[in-house]
Amino acid sequence: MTRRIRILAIAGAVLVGGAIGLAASLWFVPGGVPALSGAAAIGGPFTLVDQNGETRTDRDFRGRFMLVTFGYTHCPDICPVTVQAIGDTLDQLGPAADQVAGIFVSVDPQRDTPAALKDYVHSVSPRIVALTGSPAQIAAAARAYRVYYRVNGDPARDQHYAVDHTALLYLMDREGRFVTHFTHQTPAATMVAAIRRVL
Ligand SMILES: [Cu+2]
Repeated sequence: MTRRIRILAIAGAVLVGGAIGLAASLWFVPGGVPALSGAAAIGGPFTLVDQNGETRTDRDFRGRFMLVTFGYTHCPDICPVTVQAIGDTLDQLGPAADQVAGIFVSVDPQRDTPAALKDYVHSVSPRIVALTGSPAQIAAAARAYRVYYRVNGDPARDQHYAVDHTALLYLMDREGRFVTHFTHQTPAATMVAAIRRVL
């Protein structure tokens, strides 16, 4: 893990930790009703385009759980591991995978066209939904999920630029509400167990 990625992972964990803390503090309010407002701190509406060029919104996934991560296809280290873990998770869930959408959202719309995303995820699992969109659409989705990302380099001069980004996976429930998060180092078996507990 490079220092930069470690810092991002820590920053992401702190953000998620704060959201969980908020959710937990609300959860234990007598009656527990306000918990949803805390849980809603991560996640929200998005409108993006999938690897087949179809417009997809968060509402398309209602009724299923979502295992969501943000990254980019040129990512050298984190994203390949994360996407493989999503593919493995869906495989290990067996028939229950019908109830879970594995979603990879690009933070690099300049290079990640629908066609590029299709190549990228289909080599791992054709079941993964890969999403891209306009810079504004991606910014809105990242903001909803409290995901940080920033181009590291000069795309105008060098096509091999990196994009720093939060390296977390989010499990969202059938209503699109935050359930829990994992890191890119969480084994697929751990995610499978966590998902089975809430299915
Ligand atoms: Cu990455």
